[in-house]
Amino acid sequence: MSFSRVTCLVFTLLAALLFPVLPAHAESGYDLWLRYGPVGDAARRADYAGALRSLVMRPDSPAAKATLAELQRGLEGLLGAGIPVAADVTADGALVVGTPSGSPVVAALGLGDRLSAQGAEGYVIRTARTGGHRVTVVASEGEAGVLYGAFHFLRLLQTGRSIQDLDIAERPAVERRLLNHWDNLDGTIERGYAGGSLWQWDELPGRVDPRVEDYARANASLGLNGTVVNSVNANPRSLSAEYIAKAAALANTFRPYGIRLYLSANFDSPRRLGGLATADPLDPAVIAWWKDKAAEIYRAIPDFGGFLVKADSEGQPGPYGYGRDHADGANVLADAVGPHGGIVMWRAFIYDADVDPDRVKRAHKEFVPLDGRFRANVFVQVKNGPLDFQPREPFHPLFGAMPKTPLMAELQVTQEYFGHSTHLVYLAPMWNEFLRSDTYAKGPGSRVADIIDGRVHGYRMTGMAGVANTGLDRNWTGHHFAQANWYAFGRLAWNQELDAALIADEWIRMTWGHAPEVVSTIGSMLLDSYETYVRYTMPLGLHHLIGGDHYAPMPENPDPRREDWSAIYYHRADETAVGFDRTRSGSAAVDQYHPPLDDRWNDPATTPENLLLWFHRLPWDHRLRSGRTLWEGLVAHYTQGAEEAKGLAARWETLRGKVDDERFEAVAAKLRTQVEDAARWRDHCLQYFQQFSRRPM
Ligand code: BDP
Repeated sequence: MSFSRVTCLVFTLLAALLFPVLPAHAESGYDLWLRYGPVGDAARRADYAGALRSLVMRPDSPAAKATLAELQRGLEGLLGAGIPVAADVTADGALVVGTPSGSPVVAALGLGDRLSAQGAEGYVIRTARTGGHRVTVVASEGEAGVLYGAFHFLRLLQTGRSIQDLDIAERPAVERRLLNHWDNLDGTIERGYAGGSLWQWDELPGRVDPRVEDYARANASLGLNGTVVNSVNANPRSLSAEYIAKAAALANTFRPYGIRLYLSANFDSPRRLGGLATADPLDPAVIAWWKDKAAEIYRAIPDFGGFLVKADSEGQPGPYGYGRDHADGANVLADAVGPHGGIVMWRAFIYDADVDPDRVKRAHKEFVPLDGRFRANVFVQVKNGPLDFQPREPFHPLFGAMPKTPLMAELQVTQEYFGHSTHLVYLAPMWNEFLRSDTYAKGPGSRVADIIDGRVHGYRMTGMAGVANTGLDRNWTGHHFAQANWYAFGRLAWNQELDAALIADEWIRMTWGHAPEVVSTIGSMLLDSYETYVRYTMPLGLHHLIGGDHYAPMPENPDPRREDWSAIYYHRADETAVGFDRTRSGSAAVDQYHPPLDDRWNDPATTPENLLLWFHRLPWDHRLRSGRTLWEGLVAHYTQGAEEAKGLAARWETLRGKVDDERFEAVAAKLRTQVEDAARWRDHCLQYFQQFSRRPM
């Protein structure tokens, strides 16, 4: 062997030793959790292949075609080879997919009662026998259920579960599972941090960007079934014939994936779009205008979901402008869409300063008296907390206070107050906390989740909405880890009991792979990130320490436009104390909560420390449970939070070379900024508060 050949061989061997697991290719993140990477474990893969020799399915509708295409795409990626589609079961190892009405093979399995128990969106996944052959069946009474079941089945493979002896039955906890897009007609997104609008309005309706279909697939994989495509600060033109045609093109793409399209409506549309003299909801011409508009929309979009409305809030028009109330306003729209099967989601995000000096009390004061006045097809849509998506808020007191009005919960997936798409913050732990909060509306055991899913008050409709974090960035969400929040929102809308850790585990395996180090490192980063963020930004119940961009620390902010947009209104720091007194000696916001929460939160000794300064204004040397003074506690939280941010970056560094370089570097760069920002939050807030506390760090 020549010298050069030997060197060559040595180098090849060395390379193989040094880089045994070099990632095959760079990844942009475009594929989300639907990457369908090959199953690595050989035994598992053989197992899967044995159970999946044929796919018995009739793709005779757009929804069934979409389901089949997804199964083929997924199984081919996971198993490395496509599986043949057959009309019937002729041997062991068939995957049988469909509805009893569309598939004689499914019908013959006699799953009738089990399927009706799950409803048209629920499904059954079972190992069964038919004609002497062993099969796996994915079945539902409805086509959407079949699609969701197919995604669930794929998820089993994606997360490395066994598919022997399956017996799974699921149905969604709430009926309406929506993303709310705050997309403007000019292509920008309000509070969007991942590029422009996915809809590419200018190209519609002539061309629908192929991404729209991938967006629909991603949502369907989570069981999301509705999308509000335009911002709550709605441009009246959204309801023009021109934009209805554009929306219809989107709706056509969504439909096979079980997703209904909804629109945000500007309350003054009859005037500003229709040319009427008024938008008074009791005016006959206005009533007729909404009816005609609804009919026009339903001609273009037969399964149109309905309207989302932000009225009399932050400058948006509403019924108050015409001497009417929110029920009058919601009902005129509800009557227009009702005959077509549509609904109205009327937002409770209102905070008129005349109602109460404490902003967080205003919505409750205005909406509770209206309970019972809304039409049957109206939801009141309520943010998780009474202020505005702050890092930590108590649950909104409207949950448990409107027994006759279905409440739709509104969560914010986009990270408006969470470091935008720059900071890594996994929001599922916060959503768990919210959903598991006991409202005590009917004694103990009336958790927010039980209110939303209708169990407590017997609501006639149920729903959950999330403000989307998607945009035109190649990876959809700006930060690769922000995909986890989209994923987690969808999973929780389907099943509110799911734990943040379990959701994280699924997402990691599907998005980053199964290597134990990768799964455990990313898992711990995700699960720690929420408390870390709270610590370095707004610990101990502090809130709204920001300015106009809602990103950088700005506790000194005195917003000249509105007192309740400033920061000093909320923290009220001076030499003697800090915090907002919402006890009975202050704003008495505690009394908007059911007993025993009202008394519990009225007393600093029984208030959870993570909400302390939300409910109380306390002297700097107030003793915390740790024995520290409040000032020392603040210093400790900010310091620990900033250290933990460094820890996130350090943990990520251990994964260098263990995940693909492209995503690794992108995340690493964002983490570097997060570490700097966390230190800035710590320094800025502590220096600011120190001028009042006059105590050492
Ligand atoms: C606030 C946002 C603002 C939204 C508003 C809303 O800052 O952009 O328009 O919520 O929910 O959080 O209507």
